[in-house]
Amino acid sequence: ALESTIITHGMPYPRNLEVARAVEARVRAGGAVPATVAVLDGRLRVGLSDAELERVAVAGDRGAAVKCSRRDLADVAARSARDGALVGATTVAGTAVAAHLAGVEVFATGGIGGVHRGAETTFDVSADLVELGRTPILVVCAGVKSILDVPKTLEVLETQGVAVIGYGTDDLAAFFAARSSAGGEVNRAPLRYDDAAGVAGWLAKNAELGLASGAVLAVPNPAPMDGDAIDGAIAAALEAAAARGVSGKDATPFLLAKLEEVTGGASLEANIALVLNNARVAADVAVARAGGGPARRPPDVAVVGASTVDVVGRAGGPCAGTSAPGAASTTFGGVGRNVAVAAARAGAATTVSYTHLRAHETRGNLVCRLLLE
Ligand code: PSU
Ligand code: MN
Repeated sequence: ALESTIITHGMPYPRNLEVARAVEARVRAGGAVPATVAVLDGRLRVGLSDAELERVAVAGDRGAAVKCSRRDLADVAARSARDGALVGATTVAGTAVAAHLAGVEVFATGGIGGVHRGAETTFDVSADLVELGRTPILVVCAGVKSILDVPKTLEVLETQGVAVIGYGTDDLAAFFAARSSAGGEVNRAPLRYDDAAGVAGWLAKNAELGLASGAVLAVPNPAPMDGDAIDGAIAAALEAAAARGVSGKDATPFLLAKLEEVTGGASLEANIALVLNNARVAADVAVARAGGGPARRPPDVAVVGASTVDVVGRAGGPCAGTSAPGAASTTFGGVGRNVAVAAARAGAATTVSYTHLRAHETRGNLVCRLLLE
């Protein structure tokens, strides 16, 4: 999976379209299948045609793209069903929701949202962090950008149960820089794996255990920028944001645009290089995950269909005018029920069979027994 906020709110047109295409090409070159995620024409889309990718990039340029985190998905889906010009560009959180619904486990992007500096008064904590706590997906990124409060971001990820994995390093990648050391201490990634097979093993075990939470795979920038230069640019961007009172969902796009301006475009080039690198790593992980390791968790199956109950009563003998000794038995059938039982026996995790009884029938105890079976 690939996000689309980075296309509409992270880079200028037409560079954004070139990069979106190049990232998809990089995933394909790695032997995996790219699926850029967006909200188009009332639907959450996981996988876009080239024309649709262009539509997203152009909408970003025309200001017709809405940044979609989880809370925005239904709103933009509803409005874009009526307004074809409106495009929903999914953030890490929004992309994770849609990709998981489609069964995608690996997701590549540049950077994730986090705890903004000053969050102790603004409460600006990205929904990305909470989403990764409740969605089993691996986000391959270049770590946490130091426009954010890196130690606080790590704390919230820990609270949410998100695994933060350094890829071939103990240091937590800091997006532009190889590592961040705001406040003196170098920030460390709590977990470390050194290759795609190891990360695929983590994914397999996370699925096998049924943990509904995800991970951040922090991949160091292959061409890190000078730490001091970028720190100065970040300070200038933060100052500009404070002076203008930028907040809420506008904060991250504003800071990214400001950084690009202050660094004379160098931050944009670094951003593009690391996104391409992350796409390559994500493809390696997806290929390793598809090829080997323990089987995926079996699918949940919901069967909607008929269940029937046969009740057979046999009298013991002739018994005119008296109560009769005898025996009654019940058996369960119906196509829906039979398919549900077969799916369960074939290994599906959950089966549900739906029983329709007419209102005048009083078979409550039999329904209970059917559900227990
Ligand atoms: N960080 C980056 N580049 C980005 C983003 C974050 O380095 O493009 C985008 C991602 O889409 C991310 C979103 O999910 O910004 C976070 O926004 P917010 O802080 O409003 O949650
Ligand atoms: Mn925010």
